[in-house]
Amino acid sequence: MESSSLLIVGAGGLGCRWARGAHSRISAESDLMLVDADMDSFKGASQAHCMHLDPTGMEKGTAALPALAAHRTIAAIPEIADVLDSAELVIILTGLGGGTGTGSTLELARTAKRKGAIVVVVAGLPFAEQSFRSRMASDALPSLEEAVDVCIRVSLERLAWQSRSRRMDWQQGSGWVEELVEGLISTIGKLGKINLDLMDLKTVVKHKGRATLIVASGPLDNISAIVDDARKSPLIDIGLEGARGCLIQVEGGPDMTLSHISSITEDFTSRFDEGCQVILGARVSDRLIGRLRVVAVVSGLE
Ligand SMILES: Nc1nc2c(ncn2[C@@H]2O[C@H](COP(=O)(O)OP(=O)(O)OP(=O)(O)O)[C@@H](O)[C@H]2O)c(=O)[nH]1
Ligand SMILES: [Mg+2]
Repeated sequence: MESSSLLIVGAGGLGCRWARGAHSRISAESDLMLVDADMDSFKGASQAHCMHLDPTGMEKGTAALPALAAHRTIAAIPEIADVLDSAELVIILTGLGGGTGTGSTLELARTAKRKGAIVVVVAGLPFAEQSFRSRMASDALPSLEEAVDVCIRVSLERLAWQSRSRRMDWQQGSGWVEELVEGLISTIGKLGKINLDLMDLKTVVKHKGRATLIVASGPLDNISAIVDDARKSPLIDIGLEGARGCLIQVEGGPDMTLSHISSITEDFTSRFDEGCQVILGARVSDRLIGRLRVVAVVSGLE
């Protein structure tokens, strides 16, 4: 697999922070692109392809003007066309509700789609009390969902709340966002099998409705705790009942058996739609002795 076939993109201040964190875990398997009007987002990111949306350097942001950011993105796309050309899977991380992330994500996603990539967006949604930002985010979501293969909504409120229990900083994605991206890439970016696995992802995400990504892990001898963790982990406010598509990857150490794999899969998918299409993958990784990790893309949610 060429490293250039997987691209992680950060759009806007929050998106760039998340993207840098995610890329640092999988820098050998993926490329990084950072898009912002604020140069601070690029500091020290020597491996990244940076797209600066404010060539005058006079302004810090796009002052909550998504249309301006969209316009600047379209103008700057020729500069990054090569990077997008070679990408088979593009994961765009952004916080909606500001100018840059909201305006540039849609244009980046449309361009990547046009060039034939599978496009996954992880979109942070503003806190409820930020009413102007929340409105801007909800105005942006329908076209974004229309334009991409999967749009994973992350409630910043839930993220902040979950971060407190993990004693981590929500602005850094508190580990969740990084895990989601790492999980997605390790699930479908397996060496030499990328095309097959991207096809599987395509099959699952074509189900109508919303989609989410789940990562959970725990000790091998406590499968039900892992399944519980998985059911609680989504960062959005929708239940998983009635899901119609599921790509699930179970990863464990050399001590993992087929019975572990089937019991976790059966348990996890037991409340899904009867006709739910489940695509299962498994792999062994030495660093997971005594533990199991589940990564799932669940789609067709109401
Ligand atoms: N409460 C709170 N929310 C934040 C903070 N930083 C980011 N956010 C949220 O994340 C969203 C995106 O913020 P940024 O990524 O900074 O915005 P941007 O895309 O860079 O947009 P501009 O700077 O306006 O061009 C916002 O709408 C907020 O909901 C913060 O420090 N506090
Ligand atoms: Mg900003």
